[in-house]
Amino acid sequence: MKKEAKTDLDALIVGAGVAGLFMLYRLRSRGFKARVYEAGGDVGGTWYWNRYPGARCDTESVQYSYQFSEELQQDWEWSERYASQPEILRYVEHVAERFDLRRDVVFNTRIVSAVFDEEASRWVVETDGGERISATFCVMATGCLSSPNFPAFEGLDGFDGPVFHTGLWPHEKVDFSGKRVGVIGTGSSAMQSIPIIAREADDVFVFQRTAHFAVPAHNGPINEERVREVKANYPQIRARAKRSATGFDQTFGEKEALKVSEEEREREFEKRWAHGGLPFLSAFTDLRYSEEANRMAGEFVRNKIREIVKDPETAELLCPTTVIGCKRLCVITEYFEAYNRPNVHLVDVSESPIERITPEGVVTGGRVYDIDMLILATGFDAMTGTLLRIDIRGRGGRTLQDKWKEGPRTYLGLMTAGFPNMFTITGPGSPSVLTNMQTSIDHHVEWIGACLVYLRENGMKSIEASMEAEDAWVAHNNEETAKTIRYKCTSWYLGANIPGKPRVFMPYIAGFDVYSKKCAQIVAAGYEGFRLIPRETDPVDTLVGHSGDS
Ligand code: N01
Repeated sequence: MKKEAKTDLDALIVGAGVAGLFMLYRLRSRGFKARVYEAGGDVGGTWYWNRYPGARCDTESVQYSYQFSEELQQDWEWSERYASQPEILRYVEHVAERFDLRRDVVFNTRIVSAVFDEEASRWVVETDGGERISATFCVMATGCLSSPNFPAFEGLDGFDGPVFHTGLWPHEKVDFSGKRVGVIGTGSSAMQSIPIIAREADDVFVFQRTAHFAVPAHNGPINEERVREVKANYPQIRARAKRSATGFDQTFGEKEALKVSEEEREREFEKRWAHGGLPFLSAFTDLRYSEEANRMAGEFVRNKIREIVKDPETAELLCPTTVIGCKRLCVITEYFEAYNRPNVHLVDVSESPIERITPEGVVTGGRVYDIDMLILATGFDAMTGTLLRIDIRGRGGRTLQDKWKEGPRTYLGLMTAGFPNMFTITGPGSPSVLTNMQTSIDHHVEWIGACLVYLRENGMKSIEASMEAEDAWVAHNNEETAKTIRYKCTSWYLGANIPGKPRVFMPYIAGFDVYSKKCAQIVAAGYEGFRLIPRETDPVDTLVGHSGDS
C-alpha cells in the first residue's frame, strides 16, 4: 500500500543546482514553506555531476554568478576569468552554507513521479525511496543538460576497461598515465577534456562524427582591475545583461557582415577572436539569418584551425562545415593545439560510424582501436530528457510524455497547459540555453516567486497556462526559429542528437530582452494567458504560503 503523503509544503522543488537553490532561497524569503529534493549527494547540479578534467564555464565568472545578494557578489572572489568546475562548485556550496539552504534539501533522493490531485489542487510527488509528499506547487529546477546521453553502442557492456561519461564523472581523480584513452564526441565537454587528458595519457583517440565550431576562451587569472570595476558597477552590469538578447553584458555588432568591406569584416572577427568566448557570434547582426554572412564567419574560424593544426589532413577534418552557432559554439583552451601532439589521434567516424565496442576497444571503418579506457563525451537528452523521465501526470491523469510526444509545448517555457501549479525553470520555450544561464535562472526564479506572492495576495489556489496562450506561444516560437538558420543542423537544441526524439527547436530564439519584456507585460495584464482559480471556502487546506515578509 502507498504511504500517506506528507502535506506540509507550499512548494516542492526538484533539483539543488544553481536554479533550485535560488528558488528555495526566494520562496523562503517570501514566507513560503519549500523543500528541495536532489538526486545527487550535495548541491551543485551541473557542477556536481560534470567533474571531468578541464570542465569550466564559458560564461565569464563575474557574470556567471547570483545577483540576489549584493553582499555575496561583493564578497566572493573569483580566481580566473572563466571559473573551473571545482571553483564554481565551491561557490555554490558557499551559497548553500551562507544562506543556510541545506537544511531544506533532501539529498540522494530522486523524484520518480508527480501527480496532480485535482480535488485537493496539490501535487503528490513520490521519491525513489517510496516517500510521498504533497505540495501546492511543484517547481522543476531540473536543468537543461542533466540527462546524460548513452548511445546504444553494441558491446559497450563488454568493454574490458573503465567507461566514463563526462556528465557523470567520478568524484575520485581518474589516472590517465600510461593509458590509451578513447574519447567519443567532439562537443564542449570533449574539447575541454581532451587537451588535459592528452598531457597525461600515452595516447588519446578522438572519435569525431561532426566537427564542431570553437573559439578560444583566452582564460587566465582574473584581472584585478576588471574585478574592481565590475564590483563597483554590478547594478549597471546586471541591468545591461538583462536588456541584452543573450543575457550577457557584452558588445553587440550593429552592422551586417554583408554590408561592410572585407577588411572591416576580418578586423571585427579578429577583434572578437582575440577577446575570446561566445560574443564572437554577435560580431554582426546577420550571422544568424544570412547563410552567406554565416559562411564568412565560419571560414574565418576554419582558417584559424588551418593555421593552428600542423597536419593539413587533420586540420581539414577538424574544420566544421555546418552553420556556425547552429550547434552550440564551444569555447576552448588549446583544443586544436592538442592535435599537434604526437599522442593525439583524430579518428573520423562521419562516413563509417562506430560499429561496436569490443573488450579491447572501438571498431570503426573495419579497424579496432585498442584502448584501455573509454570516455563518452556524448552529451545529453537536453531540455526535456530529465522532465520526461519523471512520471508527471496533470489534469485527467494525462502524462507529460503523452502531451509532449511531438515535442515540448509550453507557455513562456514556464508552464504547460493541463499541469496547474507546476513551473519549469528555464524550460523549453524560454531563452535558457541561448543565454547566460544565470540571467535566465534569475529571471525565472524571480518571476515564479512574485507569481506565488500574487496568488496568495489575491486569494488564488492555482495558476495554469491556457491552451490558447500555449498554442500561440508555440506558434510564435516556431516563427521566430524559422527566421534564423540556427536550426539547420543536427544539434541538441533540436533534439536531433537523440534517436527518435521529435525535432523541435526547443529554446526561444528571439532574445532574452524580448522575452523578459513579454513576461513582464503578461504579468502587468493580470497574468494574461494564465487561468487563475480562486480558493474555495475552506482556506486551511488550500492556503498558499504562511507569512508574507516580502
Ligand atoms: O555534448 P554535445 P557536450 N557516435 O551534445 C557525439 C554544455 N556544456 O557534453 O555532433 C559518435 O555538444 C556528437 O556527435 P555529433 C554546452 O551547452 C557547456 O559536449 O552529434 N559520436 C558530439 O560530438 C554544450 O553544448 C560547457 O555528430 C557521437 C558529442 O558526442 C552542452 O553542454 C562545457 C555519438 C556530443 O556533444 C553539451 O556538450 C560542457 C555516436 N553515436 C558542456 N553520439 C561550458 O560551459 C553522440 N556523439 C564550457
